[in-house]
Amino acid sequence: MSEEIQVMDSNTEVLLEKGKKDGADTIWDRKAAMKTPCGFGEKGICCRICAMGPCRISPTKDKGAQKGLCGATADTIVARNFARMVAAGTAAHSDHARDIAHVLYMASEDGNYKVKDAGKLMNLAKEWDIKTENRDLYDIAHEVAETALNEFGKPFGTLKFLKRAPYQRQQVWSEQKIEPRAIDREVTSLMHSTHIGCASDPDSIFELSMRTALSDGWGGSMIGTELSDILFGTPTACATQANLGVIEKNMVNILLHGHDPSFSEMMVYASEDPELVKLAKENGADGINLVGMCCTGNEITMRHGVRIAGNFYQQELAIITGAIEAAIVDVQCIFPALADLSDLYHTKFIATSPKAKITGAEYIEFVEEKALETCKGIIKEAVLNFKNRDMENVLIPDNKSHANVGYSVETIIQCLDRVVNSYTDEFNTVKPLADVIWAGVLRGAAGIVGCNNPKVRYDESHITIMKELIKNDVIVVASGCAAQAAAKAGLMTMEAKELCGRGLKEVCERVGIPPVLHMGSCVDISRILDIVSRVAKEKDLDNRDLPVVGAAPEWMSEKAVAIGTYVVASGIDTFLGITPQVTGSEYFVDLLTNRVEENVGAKFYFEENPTECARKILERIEEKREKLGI
Ligand code: BF8
Repeated sequence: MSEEIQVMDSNTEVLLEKGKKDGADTIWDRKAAMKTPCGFGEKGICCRICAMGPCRISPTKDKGAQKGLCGATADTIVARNFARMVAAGTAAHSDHARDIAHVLYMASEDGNYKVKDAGKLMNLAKEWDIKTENRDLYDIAHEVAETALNEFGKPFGTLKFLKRAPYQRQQVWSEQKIEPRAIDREVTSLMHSTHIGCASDPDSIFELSMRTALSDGWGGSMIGTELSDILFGTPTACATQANLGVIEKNMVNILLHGHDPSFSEMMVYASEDPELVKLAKENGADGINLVGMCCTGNEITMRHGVRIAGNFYQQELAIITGAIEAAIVDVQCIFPALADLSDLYHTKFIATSPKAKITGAEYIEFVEEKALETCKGIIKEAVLNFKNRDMENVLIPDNKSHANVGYSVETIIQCLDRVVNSYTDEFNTVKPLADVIWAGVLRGAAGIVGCNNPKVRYDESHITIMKELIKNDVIVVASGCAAQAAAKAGLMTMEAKELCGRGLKEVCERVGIPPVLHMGSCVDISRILDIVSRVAKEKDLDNRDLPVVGAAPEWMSEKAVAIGTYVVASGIDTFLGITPQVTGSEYFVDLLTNRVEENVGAKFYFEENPTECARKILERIEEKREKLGI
């Protein structure tokens, strides 16, 4: 166990202590065992793209190897490594979206999957010029799904959703030649360009990275969000709870972890099956308690208020409670370590996706055609496992916080409509939001997103930055594990208005919203792009002009690299609390944190100190306001 336990909430401390007694190996232990990370990897100057190497560039100028065997410099190697993270992140979000599109394609009136938000389907069909008059709802749904699927591999044209951006932004993309074409094409093309002996110019590699990343934000992620809303319902405001205290002592606890809502939605329905609830009671439990983790947790809390057990760093701790009958996973952000850890307890660790088979996990393949049946089978396994729980070795910490979640763009607009008469006579727009920003009641807005990372104290960067921003009248929207950190810290309650400056407090009171709004999972950052673009269009401006920023204070995944890159390419400054593995090239660092602004109107900031990061965010927001003359 690390001597310096880097934790913020007492639940985590209590369970780490229990894990130690139980002989559990956690990320904290593995971090300690890892000792110093590889210095070459840390700086991004190790190239293992071909088998002549690996080539390592000396971090000291004029001393040691300055080029790889092929002649690639540190600038090239760093740019290529960064680009490949963008490609992998884009692939992950977009492949998730493709699965959702397939599910929409198979949806039917009498099947497992139905259209839940017909209005949203119709709107999207119209946006995509798909005929809706006198047509069966499911014919329309299938054509929308097929059109979405074509976005992955169409041979000509650019992505349809680019048109949602302000026209000024579309112009930037066109001038910079970074308008993404088909999603798969961009990922493939970037992998090609970074192959041995292909692109070596770091500027060009970064341009290609931006084009690929944009095919995530305005392609894969946006398709994932839109089609999930059509199938499973657009989130509306609802109450939930967050933190490990949502695990119940006398219930069959099922931990759902991963990302794909076509699986988790079906698990929610299956867990409510009266026969299974009866079976749970016959086995001595009070019922079935489904709890969520990571982005799957976000998907099901946004649509059903299912309680959140925790974020990325808490996946092991949930199992250490000794009270999880089954930990069920699909894709992304799942520690392979959960397999060995589950063996220490009675927990069944079940993998369900052919894309993410996990050594040591039981494998029950989730097949969409038999979705409900498969999910009921999985839940039955969990229920029957309740009797194997060692009640003597259960420790469920008390902490849990209330949270209001479900703030899709549609829900935010509905909330704004409540105050419409005080500002304007227009309903169903973001005008009231733009107006309060222009009036200075709100100084600006920040999207705080991303993961947990053992390089910083767990959740602390998220919470420090969010608290500092709301205190200074900057409204926060959050997604991913950052949103769960906020939920656990109580920042998604109406009471959190007391932590805000006067302006934001008044907005929270009048609009009836918390100061930190949960906008969903990581693919739902497309919702943030959407609302920012709507505000920009309301004022006939580009995103770059608005006093808004993005931040990923504790990011760790390749998906986060893709996100940061598309947010910058969308004209929104992005603050990273973890410095990416690029510092081996001063040239590339300067490109990301300085020169890219000339091209796309926004740039990255690297700032690991959260208080300092918040200060820089506020400074940048005020700079933007000054430029606007507001
Ligand atoms: O996609 S925030 S740890 S759970 S990568 Fe993963 Fe990071 Fe959490 Fe969701 Ni996003």
